[in-house]
Amino acid sequence: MIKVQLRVLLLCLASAAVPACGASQKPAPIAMSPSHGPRTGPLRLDTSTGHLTVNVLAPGVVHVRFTRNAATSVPASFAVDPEAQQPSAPYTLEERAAAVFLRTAALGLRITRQPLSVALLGPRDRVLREQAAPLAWSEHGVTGSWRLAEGERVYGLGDKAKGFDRRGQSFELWNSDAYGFKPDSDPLYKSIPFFVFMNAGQAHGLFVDSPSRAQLDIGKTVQGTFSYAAEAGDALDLYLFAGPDPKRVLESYTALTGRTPLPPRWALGYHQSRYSYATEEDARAVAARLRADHIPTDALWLDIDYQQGHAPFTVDAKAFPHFENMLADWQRAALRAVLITDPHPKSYQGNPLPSGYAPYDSGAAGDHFLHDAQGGFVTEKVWPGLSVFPEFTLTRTRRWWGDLYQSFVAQGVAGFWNDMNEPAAFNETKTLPVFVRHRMDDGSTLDHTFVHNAYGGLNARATFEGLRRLRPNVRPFVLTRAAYAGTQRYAATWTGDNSATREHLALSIAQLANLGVSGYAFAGVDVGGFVGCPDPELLAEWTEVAALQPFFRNHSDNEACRREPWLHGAANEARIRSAIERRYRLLPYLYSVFEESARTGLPVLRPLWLEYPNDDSVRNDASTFMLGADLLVAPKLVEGNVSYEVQLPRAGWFDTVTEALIPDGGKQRIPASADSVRLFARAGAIIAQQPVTQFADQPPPGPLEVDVWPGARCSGSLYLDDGQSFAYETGAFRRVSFSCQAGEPGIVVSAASSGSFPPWWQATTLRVHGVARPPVAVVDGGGAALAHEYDAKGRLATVHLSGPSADWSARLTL
Ligand code: MIG
Repeated sequence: MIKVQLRVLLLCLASAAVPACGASQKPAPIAMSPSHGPRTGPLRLDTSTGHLTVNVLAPGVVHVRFTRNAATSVPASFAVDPEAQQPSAPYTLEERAAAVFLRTAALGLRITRQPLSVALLGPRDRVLREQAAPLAWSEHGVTGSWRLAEGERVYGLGDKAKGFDRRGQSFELWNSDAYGFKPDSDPLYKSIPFFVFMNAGQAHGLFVDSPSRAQLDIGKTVQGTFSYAAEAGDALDLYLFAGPDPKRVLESYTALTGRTPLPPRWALGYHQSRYSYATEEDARAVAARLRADHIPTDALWLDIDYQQGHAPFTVDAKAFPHFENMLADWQRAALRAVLITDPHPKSYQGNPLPSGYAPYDSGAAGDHFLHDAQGGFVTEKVWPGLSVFPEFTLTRTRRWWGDLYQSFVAQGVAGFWNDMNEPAAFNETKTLPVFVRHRMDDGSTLDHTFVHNAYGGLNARATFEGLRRLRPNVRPFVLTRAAYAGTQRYAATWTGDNSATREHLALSIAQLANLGVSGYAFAGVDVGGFVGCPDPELLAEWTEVAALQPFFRNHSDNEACRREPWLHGAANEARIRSAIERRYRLLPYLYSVFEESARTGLPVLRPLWLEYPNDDSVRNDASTFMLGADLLVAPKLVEGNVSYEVQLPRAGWFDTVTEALIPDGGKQRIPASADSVRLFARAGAIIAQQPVTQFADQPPPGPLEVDVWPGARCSGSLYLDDGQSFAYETGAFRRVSFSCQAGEPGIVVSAASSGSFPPWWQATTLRVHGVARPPVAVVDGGGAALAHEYDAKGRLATVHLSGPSADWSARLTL
């Protein structure tokens, strides 16, 4: 009977002119094509209370689009990866009296027609997310609300500083220059409307694909209700991602919006910055001291004062009389230069430059700047004085912008920094006037209220794509401040103008973990805090924590005290140096985690719940984090040389300092120590390290070091390639898989490698932890004895494997 009714409706759809159809349509008129049962392709419903299109992209991913009218045309997404396939997966439909049920192997939708509303269903039609009220269209925007289950936690939403779990908070999505933001400040620099919901260990995801200015209330005003109100847009695009594993949700979200591409390896090193190293003398002195003091470093950053009158793409020849020469000297010292290039060329209007200024001249000639209502260029005051703003929505303008990098690239500048791209301006609203309309490739225009949050990401895209064209076989490095969903494809990011306080150091974990689960793997905070002065202890401890976070840059405000590593005496410098050295030792592991992230979308820095979703004891803990799947980082965070407590997930861990095996996690008290972070290795982890180098691409002076912490799922992997080019895409990489088996009569560790890239090491030092007694014998795969030592106190067996081979096995008979 249900089938009959549906067929009638379909018939009516096909021939709207049939007079009987109107009368027979009870309940709501519904248009569905093509038919009942298993099918693929879009499902369309036009009812008197709304218009809906559903696309099933994968068994666990559905795109639900509500539009204002049946005929609304929707602009292309600013988030979805243009390179990504738009796949479609099969689903089945079941028509019931009050609702249509769509089901895939991984999820379901219950679509109620009168009024139109959609619920996400899990296995056995369990409701995972349900609208609290039907969508409401206002004159320019739309409001939607969904129910939150009791105990449900909400993560994601980019770098927002309110709450680790977002529940109980409200937010504005409006990318803003937030100098000196505080833990409760909002809005901030980024708008990434992606959420991971966690409930009793089960995850699912929601992505609201709209850059529009919007208000979010996540169970703050109305307990148990999540509401979203966009101020612009004639469509509401929702993507729903099935779990139940939160990693699966993230893989699906990043398959849609893209992943952080494998960075050049140098970008994983230590970066030294300051607003500003304003003279060549200062910049050169910092570079020289970093090398002289053996502070491993990969990059030096030049902030706005290297420019002539702060005009992007110029160099102040008075302050930097031998700029190119300085770059060349740095290159010889293996120090990369990263230059700021703000997205606001200086305007001639009112501020003539003496000898022509290509970014303005070519931009004006090519009509690349935002128009005002009269057809002139929008101008606002920013650093260079009156400035113009590129129309980054236009493909041809992004191309023009990318080409501006030509001369810096020719001079060997390695990376670029896109700051102020919210966009920021020096006026009351701190941004562009809302009357601005952005031109689109197809000749249409969009309101600034709609486009604003996408602007920074488009700026980063233009920069990244320009660098790809200008240096086709070099991986670009771009840092952006503003972002929308998808910006992770083009640029690393940082959290902007934080402060030199302990509160901000602690906040960095929640911010970076949420960025990570928002698809943003390559992210960091200003080490030491941008605003204010960290005391020596805070700077050292901040460096210790940040050395284990994805993007690692020391940076400070022009009004804040300087914070180069040597400023607080030799002992403090030694401490900072060893924190940085720890990162460089870990580079083989870190680089491998970045490679995993580029492949899977999983973050580099992970909240504990992502690795241990079923563990209630760490369900909402932002005092610790995981670096990849194998290292748990437990920082002290509180002031003073004191002991502190950490909660380890219910699993086996090794304390990497005491070498103690903690078989079932739980609370641990870490005694006062000269080191403010304690690392725990997952029992079962195998991690590759290297001897300290002074820069990331320096061949390490000694053997590969492989640490084995025996336990369940005992494995690890190492990825390597040339660190700079795209040759890895055509096979020039090496992947080493490590595994271990512990049992009677001992432990066997083996390594098997694939790929053509030659290893840098001539020998391997294998360190097997948790070995209770001296091995009776240690032999290789062919039965030949291997040199080894045993340290009873550390319960550590060290085995020496000679030769560069990445394939070996070692058997320790105990
Ligand atoms: O209005 O370029 O967040 O990192 O040093 C300030 C100067 C502009 C803000 C960035 C900060 C940078 C500063 N910029």
